[in-house]
Amino acid sequence: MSNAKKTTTAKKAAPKKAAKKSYVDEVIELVISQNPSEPEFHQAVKEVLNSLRPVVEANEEKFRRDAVLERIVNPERQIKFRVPWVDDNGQVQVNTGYRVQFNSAIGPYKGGIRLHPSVNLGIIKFLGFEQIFKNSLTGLPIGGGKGGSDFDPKGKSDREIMAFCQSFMTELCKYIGADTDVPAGDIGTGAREIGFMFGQYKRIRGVFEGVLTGKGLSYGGSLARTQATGYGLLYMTEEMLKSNGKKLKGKTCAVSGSGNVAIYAIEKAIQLGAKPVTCSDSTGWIYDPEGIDVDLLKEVKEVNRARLTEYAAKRPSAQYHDKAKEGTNQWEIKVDIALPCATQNELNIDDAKKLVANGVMAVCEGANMPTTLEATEYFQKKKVYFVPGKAANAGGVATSALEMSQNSERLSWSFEEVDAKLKGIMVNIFHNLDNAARKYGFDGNYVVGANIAGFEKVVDAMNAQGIV
Ligand code: NDP
Ligand code: 2IT
Repeated sequence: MSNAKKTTTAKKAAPKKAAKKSYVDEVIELVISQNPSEPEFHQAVKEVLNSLRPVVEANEEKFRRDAVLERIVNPERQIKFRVPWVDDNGQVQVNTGYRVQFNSAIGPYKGGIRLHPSVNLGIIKFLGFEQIFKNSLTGLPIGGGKGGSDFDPKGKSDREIMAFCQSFMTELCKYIGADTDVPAGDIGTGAREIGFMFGQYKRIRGVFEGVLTGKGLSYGGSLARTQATGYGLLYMTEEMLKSNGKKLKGKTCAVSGSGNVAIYAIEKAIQLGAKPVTCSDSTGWIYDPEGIDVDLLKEVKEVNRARLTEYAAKRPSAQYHDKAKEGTNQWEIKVDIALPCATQNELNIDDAKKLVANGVMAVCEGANMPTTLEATEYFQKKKVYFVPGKAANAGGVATSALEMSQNSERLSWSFEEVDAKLKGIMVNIFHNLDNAARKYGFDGNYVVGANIAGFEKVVDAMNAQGIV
């Protein structure tokens, strides 16, 4: 090649280099393309990875070389199995069971079992992914996992529930254990289901061990576990308000849901001097301007397993609203604080606009990912204090870890002892995430703070353990 030609080539305008995509964007795209039809999983990954930009971009080449993000968004293992059982008419039913063992860097997999017809792999993956960071935030040695089935417990007899739980555990018991993976409750799985599952595990594996949490008190359960998620949510809310110079006492709250988390959120809110005025289930919602009567709510939901129409029928001050007929929900009530405690994406941008127009000051998530990304950003833009579920509802799993400790030492702690530890954990989580947000210049952004604080410990453990 002649020199002249070389010069000509060199003088040609250099082709524009495409701007290199950031590592975070690359991994978000990868997750979407590799896991199509899993929108909830995409949503959870986007929220977490976008929050991690300041940490990852400060050391991008190392993170990329070690494929840290690819490893964290890929479950260590996902198990899918058939769950056949016989209904009361003698008909065989077949459901699908899942257990996603997402990340064991800091401890055995830990996370609940969801029984709801909407369950699919994507839902369990979003929950398992969130659980990694939540469990890390508790400061306790528990990794992230989640399981469930598309089984619908509604309207089933106790015998049908037992038949399903026994069949589910017959397969699941091969993959779990007190030091490997410890499931617990979630939507549709309460003390009754945990009891049936524990009995079947013990029968097949022949060991009495802390393989499940949320157990009954007569066979290794922890005092205060039933209350823990809802109580923890309120301890967190109170601490967050205090640190911003505000008080919980005297504030009105809109709560959604009327299950385990909602009931004990309402109970603790009342104990701390706030006034919860709403609750809901999948068919309707209650507005009770006098304040929710938590004893009546427990009777309707925990004892009678009935609908909220029964609450309204027994409580003169309560108004019942049918969701389908009216197209309304509890977020249109004027309140100071919103506590979504039912399910994912139950608070969207229209709800957020109504809450903000009505002067809401704080949103603290009792459920997992109940607020859409758009609604979350709107709250943040409007300077509404917003605490994400992985921090605000971590009291449940934290107390599960306390149950594991009690099982290991074969002792039971008093209610006061567990409750005091729970409160300490929630206060600690709040300050950790508040400090992490400040450290990276995102003061008051508790989403960024929670994701970074949760991520740092997991990544440190992953790095220490080599490429696994
Ligand atoms: P429960 O099954 O006890 O209660 C769920 C409540 O939410 C019920 O009132 C239910 O109404 C309502 N709900 C569920 N799904 C839907 C839906 N698709 N649309 C409308 N309403 C719905 O569950 P939990 O209280 O245990 O769980 C609630 C949330 O909190 C979930 O997001 C869960 O992942 C999260 N969570 C739970 C923890 C725990 O310790 N239990 C810990 C941390 C988070 P209906 O009865 O009509 O279905
Ligand atoms: O979402 C959750 O943190 C739970 N459902 C509780 C998990 C647990 O292991 O107690």
